[in-house]
Amino acid sequence: MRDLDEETAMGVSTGINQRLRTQRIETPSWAYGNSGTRFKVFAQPGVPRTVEEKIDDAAQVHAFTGVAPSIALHIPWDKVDDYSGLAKYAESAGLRIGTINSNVFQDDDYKLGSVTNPDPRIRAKALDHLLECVDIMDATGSRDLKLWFSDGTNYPGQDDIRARQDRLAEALAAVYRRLGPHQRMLLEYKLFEPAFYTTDVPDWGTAYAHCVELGEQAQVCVDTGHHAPGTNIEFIVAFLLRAGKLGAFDFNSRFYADDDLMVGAADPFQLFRIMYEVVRGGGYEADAGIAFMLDQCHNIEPKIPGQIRSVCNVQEATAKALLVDSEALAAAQRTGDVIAANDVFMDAYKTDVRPILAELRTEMGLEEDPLAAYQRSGYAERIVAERVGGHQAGWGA
Ligand SMILES: [Mn+2]
Repeated sequence: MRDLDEETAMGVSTGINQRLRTQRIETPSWAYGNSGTRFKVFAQPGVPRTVEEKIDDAAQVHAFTGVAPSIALHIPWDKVDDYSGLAKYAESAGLRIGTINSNVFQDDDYKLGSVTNPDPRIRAKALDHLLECVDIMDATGSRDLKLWFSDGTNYPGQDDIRARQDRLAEALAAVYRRLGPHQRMLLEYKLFEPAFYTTDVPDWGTAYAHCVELGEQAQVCVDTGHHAPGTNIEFIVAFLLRAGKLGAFDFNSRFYADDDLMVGAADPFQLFRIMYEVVRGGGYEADAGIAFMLDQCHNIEPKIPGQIRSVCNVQEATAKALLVDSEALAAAQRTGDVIAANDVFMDAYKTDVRPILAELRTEMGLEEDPLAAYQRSGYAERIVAERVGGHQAGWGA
């Protein structure tokens, strides 16, 4: 283990702090609404009724962490009449509108798929929604459109797997053509669910192949919860970064399936390994353009603290990744010293980086412990008292 006092004295942590200061983590609007499983959504007092209240809550996460200045929207959950007005509202709260997430999975028409549906009328309807999301991006000034398709089949023979790929490619190309020069399309994959036999974009390879065909503005989004158990996600990160096709992360923690829990909760070591590959592959540099987003739902824990904890978990993993002694690692790798190489790697992971982050926050004029500071602020009690009546935001609303 490293001696942190020594580390600070050497000025090492200062260098790391400068890099940690530039980190940006986007929080999702839906994390502030009610959520649950297919069995039950547990409502929480104080949950936002409007997208403006979601923005207010996201602003709290940024106020206490200093690294979460944008909020991702989900259309139609966050549908409003005036998106440039909404962007101004976000600005007045100290935030900006980030990624626009499309939704072609919650309409009765999409039972057999959206853009891959055998019915051309339904495909056109799904495409219209995706194009509408680009219109919204124009109004909010958003750079990224996130596409996730629930499309797939439940039974062998249900539909033609190959024809569905053709329909998917056709829709993606139409959306791609609509993008402005500074806009990007992020294609997210997911192994299964809600489809249980085939999924039309099941893995990073499928997403990657479609993105290569589309062009430079199409990139892959890695949702950390969307893989088979045992998948080496850091390998995927390394591969996509090398190919210039890693566009974004949807961070969350999973244990069994797509659990969407607080990132770094079940496996902080995996998050460290992922962040190491990000740093190694140049993905941490601002010009790499990687969007670091949370895609989470807080079903049983309070939502704002859940987001603050998640942001802190990403910061901790990043700090450890930045601590890896790359020269010592490269030397051990060159000489084939397996144990020494692993030691260098583990040495960084085992370092307690909390003092570094406390120092960083002090430098930034923040409290050392964002979660404790939020809990002392009285905001949680205030929203419970004020947000009475109306319809709480949540899944499908
Ligand atoms: Mn996701």
